[in-house]
Parts: sequence; C-alpha cells; structure tokens
Amino acid sequence: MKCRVCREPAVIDVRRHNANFCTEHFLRLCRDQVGKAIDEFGMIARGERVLVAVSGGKDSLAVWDLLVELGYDADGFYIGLGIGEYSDESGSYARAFAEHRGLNLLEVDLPGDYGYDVPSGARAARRVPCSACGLSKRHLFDKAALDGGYDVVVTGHNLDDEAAVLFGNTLRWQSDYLGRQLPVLPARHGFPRKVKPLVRLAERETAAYCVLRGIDYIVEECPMADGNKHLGYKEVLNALEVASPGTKHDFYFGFLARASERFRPEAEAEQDDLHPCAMCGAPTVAEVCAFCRLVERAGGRGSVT
Ligand code: Q46
Ligand code: ZN
Ligand code: ZN
Repeated sequence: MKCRVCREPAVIDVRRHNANFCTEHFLRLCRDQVGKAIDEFGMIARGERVLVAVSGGKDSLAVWDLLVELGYDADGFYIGLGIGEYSDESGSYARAFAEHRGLNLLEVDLPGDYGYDVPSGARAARRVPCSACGLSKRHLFDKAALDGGYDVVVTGHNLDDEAAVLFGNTLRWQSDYLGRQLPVLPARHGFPRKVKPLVRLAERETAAYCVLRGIDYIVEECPMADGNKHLGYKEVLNALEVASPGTKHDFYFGFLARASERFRPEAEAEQDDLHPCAMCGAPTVAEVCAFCRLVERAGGRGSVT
C-alpha cells in the first residue's frame, strides 16, 4: 500500500477517494478538505473570531486543531454536562488539549452554573436525555458566542454525522429540519453564525487525524447515547458505504446541491416567528424559551442572564 502522492508506505486507505496516504499527505488531505469546505460554503472569513464547541471527543478536538493549523483565531468552549465519569473524563481531555497547545478554553458547568445536570434535567422536563442535552448545548453555545463577541460557532459534525441526520430527517420527511440542515447557518435573529468545517471528512478520518497528530480524546461513547437513533442510521450507512464507497458523500452533497433549497421556505417561515424570551432574551417562538423552561422544571438557577 503506497501513498498516492509520494509513493512512500501508506498508513491509511480512503476508499471514497480511491487512494492511500502516508502520514504527511493524509494530514495535508484533512487540512485541504477543511479549507475547501470553509471556502466552498463561505464559513469563516480571515480575521474573524471563532468559538469551537469542544466535547473532548475526536471530532471537536480535530476541528479545533485543524482551524489553528489553518491560521484561524479559534478559542474553545466546553460545557460540563454532569454525566458522571463521562463528563469528568471528557473535560480533562479538552483541558489537556488546550493547555498543551496554549489555547484558550472557556468553560460552563451545568451543575455548578445552572444547578442541574443532563440526567436530572431530562427527567424533570420529561425529555429524552439527548433532547435536554442538545437544547442546553445550543442555548449555551449561542450565549457564549454572543457574550464573548465571537463571529462564528464551529461544531465538529463530520460527514457521517450529517449523512445520518439527513437519513433520519428524510425517512420522516421532516421538511423544517431538512431546510435547516446546512453546513452554514447564517447569523440572524440573535443567533450567531454556525458552521461545520468537517463535512468533507468521515468519522474514520477524524479519528485517524487525532491518532496521527498525537491528540488524546475520549473514546467512550456518552452513556446516554443508548437508543439514539442516529447510531442505527450510521450502521445502515456504513453497510452501504462498504458496498459502494462514496455513498455517504453523494447522499449528503447531492442533497445540498439539488434538494436543500426546496425545503428552505418552511425553515424560514419558522424563523420569522422568533422573538426574545421573556426570561433570558434569547430568540424563541414561545413566550419563555425551551432552555429557561428546562432550567425551571429541573429546579435549577441562572436562567435570567
Ligand atoms: S452528549 Fe448529550 Fe450527546 Fe450524550 S446526552 Fe446525548 S446529546 S449522547 S452528542
Ligand atoms: Zn505521501
Ligand atoms: Zn430563555
């Protein structure tokens, strides 16, 4: 197995590109793919301040590393979700990464700062844990970006994540979600711009990137992920990808090129109904936003900021 670029021994095969790469040229491929996604979709302009949502997992640490390598001014933002040992461990990977590279990591702790954790918040709000978790994270990312004067929030969603979410949304024809499933969500109605620079890299590639760059990350899945439908969708797509490399890429990028526009009006109609939450001022369609309601039901505090 030889590197496509230099013919030296390869360390990884990327069947989607029908090619093998040595360490140096694989790392270059990852940087090129991220650079290409940023340019293609107009994700980040030079000189903008970037806030990377960091979980301590491979994708978020890889995207932070890649953005710094590409010369962007990127700080990290970590949320302690209060999910037992998983949170303790993931926080220490995020901190170790930032410390080792001299990068700035902002932190919020749900139990310490808001008086609830994901398991108790989910029970109190009668939501599944990933729903309570997702809405808490979205709210806190937006708030951290706006409070800190950042231009853009980066998340570590990769090609596998986006293809799996698209698969789920398509199975149910969730047209409002389909209209918003874009690699860039522009800033508006009090939300910062949100971008996904890893959409051109598969999960296996971000894991390989971390290993080859010496980035330690939390390998265990979140214990609350059990029963998460996206894991099942990923398995189905992985089977299709083995039989036909490039399937995930074609599914997702074909959607962006040929179908996503058609769902835009529904997603935009929903945005038009937004107004400030009576408690925290964040944009919402209800009187009080879902985050403030969750904090209140969970018996927490700190929603009025
Ligand atoms: S952290 Fe949160 Fe994930 Fe855990 S509770 Fe679900 S959403 S699985 S990215
Ligand atoms: Zn090479
Ligand atoms: Zn609110």
